[in-house]
Amino acid sequence: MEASNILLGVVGKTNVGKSTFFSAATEIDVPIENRPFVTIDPNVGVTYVRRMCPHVELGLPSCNASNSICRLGWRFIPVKIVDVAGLVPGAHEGRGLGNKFLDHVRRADALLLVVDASGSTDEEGRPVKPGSYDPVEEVKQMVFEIEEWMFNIIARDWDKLARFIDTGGALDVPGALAQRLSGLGILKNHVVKALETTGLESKRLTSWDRGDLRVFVSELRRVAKPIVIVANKADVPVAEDNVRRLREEFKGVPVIPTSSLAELMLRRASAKNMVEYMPGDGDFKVVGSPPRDLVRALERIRDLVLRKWGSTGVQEALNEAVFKTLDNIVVYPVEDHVKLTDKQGRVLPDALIIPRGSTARDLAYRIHTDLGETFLYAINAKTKQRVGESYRVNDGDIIKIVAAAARKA
Ligand SMILES: Nc1nc2c(ncn2[C@@H]2O[C@H](COP(=O)(O)OP(=O)(O)OP(=O)(O)O)[C@@H](O)[C@H]2O)c(=O)[nH]1
Ligand SMILES: [Mg+2]
Repeated sequence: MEASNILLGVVGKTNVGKSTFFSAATEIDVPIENRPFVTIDPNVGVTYVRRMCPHVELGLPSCNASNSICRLGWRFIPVKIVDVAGLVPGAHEGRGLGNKFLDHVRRADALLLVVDASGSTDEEGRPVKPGSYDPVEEVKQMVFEIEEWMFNIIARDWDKLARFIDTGGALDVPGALAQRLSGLGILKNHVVKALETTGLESKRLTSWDRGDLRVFVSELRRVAKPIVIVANKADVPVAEDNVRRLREEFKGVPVIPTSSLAELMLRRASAKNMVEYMPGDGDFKVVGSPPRDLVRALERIRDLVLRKWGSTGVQEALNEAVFKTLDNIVVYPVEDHVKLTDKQGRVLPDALIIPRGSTARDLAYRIHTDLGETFLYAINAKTKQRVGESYRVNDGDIIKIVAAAARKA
């Protein structure tokens, strides 16, 4: 059972640490260098969000995680992530590498906007003295470039679409717009929200001017491509003040201080069994006797990153995007609600990421169309209660679906 279809897009200015973040998150080696435009082709990989495993909460000795991983009582649930080439101001006019490669994040559900919180790269991504460039400006410019990219795609045949809809070509206006914009991963509910918030719902599409379209696209970006600000290079001391400023300036948008470099080093050391460390941990333990240089570097990470910020922030940024920004929950479907096993007797094998507000029937559909179509009722394994199709699944629920299709099978 696939744990999720979520895709996170790593975007931002060139040379800010996007590939370092991606590599730390996926443990895939990709080119990283301190100069602009190192990444050209997109890197696609799998990373994990971290939750406490329900077997711990229930006092069970272990579980048999199958579509996800259980490590020392923590459940790591896979999500997809894509790292693309960097932007510079004016990218929408073709500067730098342009912005066409953002097409690789068309399907992204949320964007991890990596910025250089240490201010040690200029507008063009060239290395400069830490603190000499303002990450607040960087966020504004990058959001502008992303919205320009969306605007150009949407504006391309807008007039034709507007005429078609206004002359009665489609009864369901948001539905027709969403269909036209589906290549950008835009859903009907995104369009409905954007029309509502902008007050454009009552205005005929053919009477929108360019300004209206811009406001609409901005709002659509906010709902369909929400951003988490990844304030990277937080290991550099001047980043602290910038993180505070970013939070002040972008209220309502999460700002997560990260040191992707620290996470990458910790993961590499952990893969070589030189430290005990799990993504998201607030500390690590050196094991064996690694080279002195490494131990020194790790101690610096402890001082400059973990003690200061609580963690490297990479896991926090991923969790923030999937659970808070995209408002998802985790549910554990089982076949046997007493033993908490699947058909093969595996304990709590699957973790599914689903939108908050999903019903028991939505969950059934998510597992299998047949289960959704022939849904009878569900059992909440924690309370042992039978629940109906409209039961809203809670975060962490363990659910058995009872369906006619499954009975026959
Ligand atoms: N101090 C510090 N340096 C970092 C951090 N993350 C990345 N870097 C450095 O920043 C430089 C650029 O890193 P990349 O990951 O290649 O950046 P990018 O955003 O993918 O760059 P392009 O693909 O060229 O646009 C490298 O020298 C990294 O070592 C961090 O958390 N702290
Ligand atoms: Mg890169």
